Amino acid sequence: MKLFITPTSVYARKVRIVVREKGLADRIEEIVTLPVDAAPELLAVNPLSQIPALIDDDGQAWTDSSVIAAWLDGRGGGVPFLPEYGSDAYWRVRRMETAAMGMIEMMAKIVYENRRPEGERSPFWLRRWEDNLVRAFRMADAFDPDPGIFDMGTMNLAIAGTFCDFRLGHVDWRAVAPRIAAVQAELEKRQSFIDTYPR
Ligand SMILES: N[C@@H](CCC(=O)N[C@@H](CS)C(=O)NCC(=O)O)C(=O)O
Repeated sequence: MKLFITPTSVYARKVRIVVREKGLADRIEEIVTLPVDAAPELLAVNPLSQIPALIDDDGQAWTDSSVIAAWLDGRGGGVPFLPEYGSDAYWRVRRMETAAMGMIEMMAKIVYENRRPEGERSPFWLRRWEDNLVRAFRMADAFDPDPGIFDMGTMNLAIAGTFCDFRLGHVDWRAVAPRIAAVQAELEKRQSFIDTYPR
């Protein structure tokens, strides 16, 4: 299988952690591709020119980090990232994952906006997205995530926190989300997290 990534992408990191935790690393080749380059190999898998994107052993294309991560969870051994489909535990984990992905989306918007030339940036949207982000961290903390539990919920909250440190160091998310901070501190010790730390 082939997985298109960049080493700094939090979306790709999510999938790369699952790959490692499921013991699939030797079956998946990581291909570093900058989405803005719109390389034909990436476009053939994802016409949106976004990573992560995966080609499976049958040549099927998979896009969207949450779908790829859930699909890979059903393969390989190791930790089950998702509880039994439809159970209360399953939906709790998916809600945590969705909260984290919403935070990641806000951060991505801020990062892209900040890449515009200074005079073209919108202070209104930057303020709004940062306010949304801080509110979302506070609300996600109310899930009371447990640093002793490793699943799709806690994993995504942890990588959202690390991505905020990496790209928006001025946002003091730990002040509003101390439980997520404890989860992040714990999970960043795992080898799969160390191997995929954004740099
Ligand atoms: N919903 C997608 C979003 C993927 C995404 O936005 N990836 C970024 C990686 S940093 C990207 O490729 N951005 C380039 C672009 O959107 O043009 C997912 O979860 O995989």
